[in-house]
Order: sequence, then C-alpha cells, then structure tokens
Amino acid sequence: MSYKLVALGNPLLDLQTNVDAEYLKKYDLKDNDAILAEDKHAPIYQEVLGKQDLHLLAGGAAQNTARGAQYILPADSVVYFGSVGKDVYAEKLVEANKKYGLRTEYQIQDDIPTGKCAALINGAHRCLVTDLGAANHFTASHFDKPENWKFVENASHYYIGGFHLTVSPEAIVKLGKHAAENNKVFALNFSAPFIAQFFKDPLDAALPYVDFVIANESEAEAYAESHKLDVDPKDVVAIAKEVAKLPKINTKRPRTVVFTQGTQPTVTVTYNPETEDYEVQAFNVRELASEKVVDTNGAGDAFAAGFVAALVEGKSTAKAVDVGQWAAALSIQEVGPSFPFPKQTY
Ligand code: 26A
Repeated sequence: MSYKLVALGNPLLDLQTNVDAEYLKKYDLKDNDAILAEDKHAPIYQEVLGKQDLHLLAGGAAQNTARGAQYILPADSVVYFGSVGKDVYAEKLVEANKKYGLRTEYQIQDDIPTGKCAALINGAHRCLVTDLGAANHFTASHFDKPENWKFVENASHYYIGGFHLTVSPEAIVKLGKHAAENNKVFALNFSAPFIAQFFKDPLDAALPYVDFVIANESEAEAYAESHKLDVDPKDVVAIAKEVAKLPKINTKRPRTVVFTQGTQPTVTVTYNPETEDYEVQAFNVRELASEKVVDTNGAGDAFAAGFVAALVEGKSTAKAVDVGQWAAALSIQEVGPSFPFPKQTY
C-alpha cells in the first residue's frame, strides 16, 4: 500500500547565508536558535536577498523530514500537508519535493505569500528566523476534504513537526485521534525550545497521542524548565523518563522518547506502564571528520527522517536511531536541509 507516512508542518523556503557573530548580535539573535520573526527582524529578509552566497532551499522542518523519509523509502511512500501561497517560493518547494518524489497536498492561500526562513549560518551553528506567511493559515478543515482524509486513513504512520503547534493544534489532535483510535504510529518532534516554553498548552494537549517524541538536548531542557520538572535540566535521561510516562490515549503502544545531543550519544527511553519499567538506551553518533561538515541546517530533521522511515519499514527503535544518525550524517555534508544525489542507501 502506498503513502504509509503522512507528515504535517509549515512549508517554508529557506534563505540560507553565512553571517558573523556581529550580525547576529545586531538583531539580538543567538547563534543556534529557531524563532518566529518579530518586527525588528524584518530587514533581515531584504539583507539576505542581496548576499552573494545566498542559497534558496526547500525548508520547513517537517517538510525536510518528509523529503528525507521519501528519499529512503520506496516511491510513493510519503505525503506532506501544509499551507503555501501562489508564488515562485511555492514553485521552488514543489520543484524540490518533486526531485525527492515527495507528494504534497498543500492548502493554497490566494493572497498570502509562502513562508520563509532566514537560515543564518555561523560556523557550525545555524540561527533560523521564520516569517510563517501562508504556513500560518493552515486549518484542520483541509482534512475534511475527502481526498485528503483518504491519505490519512490509508497511512500507518504520522509525523508532526512541533513547530506546527503554533499554527493548528486542532489539525494535530485530529490526526492524533485517528492514529490512537486505529493503533497507528504517531510521532512528534519538539522542534525548538520556544515550543515547550511558549506553546506549552498545545504541546501538553498533543502529547497523550504521541508514541514517539523526537527532540534535541536544548528542547529537552526547555521542556524540563517550562514544566518545572524536579530534575537536572541537563539530565536528558531523567527528562525523557518524565515525558515517556505521561498519560497516553493509545495504551496498546508504549511511548518512546528520543533525545539527540549533537555529537554526544542519542538517548532513547521507553516506558512500560504495566511493569512501570523504563528501557534506557544510548547510541553513539557516527564520527564525521570536521572538514566534511558543510552545514548543520536540517541535521535534526534528517535524523527524524531516517528514524521515522525505519519505523515505517517496521524496524526496531535501535535500528531506527542508526538510520537516523546515518541520514543526519549525510545531510550535514550537503548545503542546507538536503540529501545527496545520486541516492545513497544505508
Ligand atoms: C514556526 N517555525 C519557527 C518554523 C520553523 C521551521 N519550520 C517550521 N516552522 N523555523 C525554522 N524552520 C525550519 O527548520 C529547518 C531546519 O531544521 C527551516 O525552514 C529549516 O529548513
């Protein structure tokens, strides 16, 4: 059966360019962050368009993951939902997705431009400043269209970018309910520290549906702080245990929490509510010579792509982490959230 994986997120075009520390400071930006643009950031988009080293790349965190999962899986495996405008930016996204064979079922906004993300690269770090544009106007009603809901019903796995919690928590819960009621696999990425900090309520409302949480160490820390967990905010295993044991609607599946930590080991924690036991595992990342690293924009999305693709293939959590780490290593050797062609296989 085709289109086993349905992904939902904010489709964005990445405007990627190199900047120095001074540029980030001028706009009050951290060197490794992902934020929604405020008015004071508006000039950035004009400035980057004038830069010699500008790359226009298909972005949007969950869209990157969807493209990456389709890169790994057989043809016609992944369908992605989100909202775009009617403009050249959307055409660029369609073109990139076509190259990977990713099917998109966009909700199209007539009068709102496609979202964009200034991906400001500073050495090994990347700061992402997003103007959501049309992506902010996605509505759960898109799934009321029978042709779209058919994809949802047909799929076995769902992947949600946590960034979409700022847009349509209703759409996320709609998919989560369907997954839980039909014992299908539902995965959510925390996406960025600001989601746990400022979108705590929609995040908490989505978590009961989630079988797999995927996040990095700074998102884990933000979760621990915003939820006032009584743990060391640097202790990813302790935080993963807290998240893994949160109430769950589909009791036929345990919850697994996966925390990546850059070049430090990836940690997974699975909670078994019957025995009240935790299975804790740690997996070293693949070593990559520093001169091979082109940029880390999209590394986390690529990890999620490999992880979720392996789940779709019915692989174990351990194998899924391995495929995730393989995909991340591939992607950081490319400019932006991309994979190499001709295609590589793991
Ligand atoms: C709501 N926000 C801030 C966002 C994003 C986002 N994708 C969805 N929503 N901010 C940055 N990104 C994307 O993250 C990718 C790297 O992980 C960027 O477009 C970039 O491709």
